[in-house]
Amino acid sequence: MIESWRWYGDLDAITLPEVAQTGASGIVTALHEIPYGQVWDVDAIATRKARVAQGGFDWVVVESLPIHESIKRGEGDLTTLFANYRQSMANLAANGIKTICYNFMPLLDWTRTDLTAPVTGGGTCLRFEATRMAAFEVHMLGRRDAEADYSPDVLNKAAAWFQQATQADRDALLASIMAGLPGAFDRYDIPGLRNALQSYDCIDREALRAHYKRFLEEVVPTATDLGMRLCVHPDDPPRDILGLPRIVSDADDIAWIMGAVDAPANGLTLCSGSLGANPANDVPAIAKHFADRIHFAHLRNVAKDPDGSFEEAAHLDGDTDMVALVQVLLDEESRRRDVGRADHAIPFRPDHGHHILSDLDRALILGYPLIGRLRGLAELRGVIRALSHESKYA
Ligand code: DNO
Repeated sequence: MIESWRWYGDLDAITLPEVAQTGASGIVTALHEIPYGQVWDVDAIATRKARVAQGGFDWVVVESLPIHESIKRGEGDLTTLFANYRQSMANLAANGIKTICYNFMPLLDWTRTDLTAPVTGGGTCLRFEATRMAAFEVHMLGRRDAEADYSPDVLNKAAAWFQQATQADRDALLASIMAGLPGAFDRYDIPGLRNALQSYDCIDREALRAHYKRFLEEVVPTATDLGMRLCVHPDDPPRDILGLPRIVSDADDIAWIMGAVDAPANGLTLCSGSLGANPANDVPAIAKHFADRIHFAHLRNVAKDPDGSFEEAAHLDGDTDMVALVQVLLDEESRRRDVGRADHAIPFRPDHGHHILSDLDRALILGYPLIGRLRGLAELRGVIRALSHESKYA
C-alpha cells in the first residue's frame, strides 16, 4: 500500500519537510486556488508537481478535482463544464498524475457540528451531534420538514440546547456546519444557505442520479483513454442532510454507480470513516465486494451513538474493524499482483486525526493535524506490516 498524506499546498501550515518525517511517500493534493469549473492549467499542475517532488514525494492522487454545482443540478448548458473537466484530466495525465478523487454531494461536503470536541485523555476531534444538527435545522435555519428527520427525543434535546445557547454558541454551530462546504473558501450565512438549498428544491434522488450518470458518461471514457482512474468519495455523513438527497452512501448506491458506467476507470475512494458513520454499513464487507474498483483509501474510524451522533475515533478504535479492512485491501493488492498489474499498490492516507500535543499550539486545518495523523499513520503502518509479514520463525 502506498502511504500518502494530504497536503494543502500554501494553505497548509504543515511543511513538506515535516511530512517527510512521517515516513509517507505520496502526497495527495489539489489546486485549491482554482475556482470550481475552471480548467487546471498544465503549467500550474507541473509547478505543484515539481514542488511536491522537491520535497521528496510523488503526487499520487488528486483530491479533489471538484464538480461544479451546475453539473450536480443538471442546470443549463453544461458543454463547457464537461469539456473543462476533461481538459483538466488531460492536463493531469500529461503530468503523469492518474488518480482523481471527487465527490457528488450536493452543496455540502463533509458535515460536523463540533470541530474541537474533547477526546478522553486530551486533544480534540471532529464530532457530529444529532441534537445540535436538529437544533440548527429546526431552530436556526427553520427548514420545513426538518422535524421528520429526527426522533422526538432528539427534537426535545435540540429545543433545550437552543434555548440555553448563547449567540456565540449558535455562531459556532453555524461555523462548524459550514466548515466542510466546498466552493473554495466561501461560507454561507443562514439566508445564503436557505437560498442555496432552494436551488435543490426540485432535485430528488432520481434526478440527482440522472445528473451523476450524465457526468460519468461524459468523463469516464476520457479517463479510460488517458489511463486514469476516477474514484468517488462517499457522502459524509452517509445519509440525506438538510433535505438534500445523497446518492453515495451505502453498498446499493455504490453498486448503482459502478454499473452506471461499468468500466474500471469508474471507481471508488474507500473512505472508512464516511461509510462507517452509518450503522447499516459493514465497511470491510463493502470493501471486499467492490475491491477491484477501489483506487484510493481513506482510513479512519468512527464511534457511533444510537441517536445518529458519531465522533472520529483513533484510527484503530471505533466501530470499524480496521485490521479486517486493511486485510481486505492487502488481499486485493495480492490479487492485482497475481494478474500482473504493475500498479497493484493501493494509495491510502490516514484520514483525519485527533489534534494532540503540539497540534494544539498551531493553526492547522481542522481534522488535518500533524501529530494526530502521524499517530494514525504509524498505527496503520504497524497493522499493514504485521499482516504482510511472513515470519521465518513460524
Ligand atoms: C474530508 C474529506 C473530503 C473529501 C472530498 C472528496 O476531510 O475526506 O472533503 O476530500 O469529499 O471530494
